Amino acid sequence: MSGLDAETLFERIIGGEIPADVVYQDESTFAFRDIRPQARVHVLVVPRKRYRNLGELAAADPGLLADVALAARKVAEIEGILESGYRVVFNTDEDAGQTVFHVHAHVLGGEPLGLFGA
Ligand code: DGP
Repeated sequence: MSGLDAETLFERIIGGEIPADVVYQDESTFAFRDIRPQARVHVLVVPRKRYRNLGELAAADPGLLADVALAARKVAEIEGILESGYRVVFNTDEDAGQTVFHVHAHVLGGEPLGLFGA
C-alpha cells in the first residue's frame, strides 16, 4: 500500500468510493468490519475527521475521541457483545503495526481473547 493510499483509504470508505460492511455510523464516526478479522467480531471505528493517531486526536479534539469511544460501545451493543466484553485497540505508528494513518479503534470480541503477554 502506498503512503498516499494509506492516508486516504478510510476517507474513500467513508465516502462510499470503496465498499465496506458498515456496522454503525453517526455524525462524527463511521464503523465497518475489518477486511482481515482477528476475532469473530472485528470492527473499525473511524472518526470522519482525519487525525494521524490516538495522541493527535486526543490533543486536538477530545470530544471527538469520546465520540469514538461511545461509537465503539454502540458497535458492541449492535454485535451483541456488550455483556460478554470487548477489546478496543489503537495501533500507533510502525512498531505497533499501524498501516492506515487515519486514527481508528479496533473493536474486537465475540470470543475469549488472549491476554497480552500470555
Ligand atoms: P492498523 O494496522 O491498526 O492500521 O489497521 C488497519 C486495518 O485496516 C487492518 O486491520 C486491515 C484493515 N483494512 C485495510 N484495508 C481495508 C479495506 O480496504 N477495507 C476494510 N474493511 N478494512 C481494511
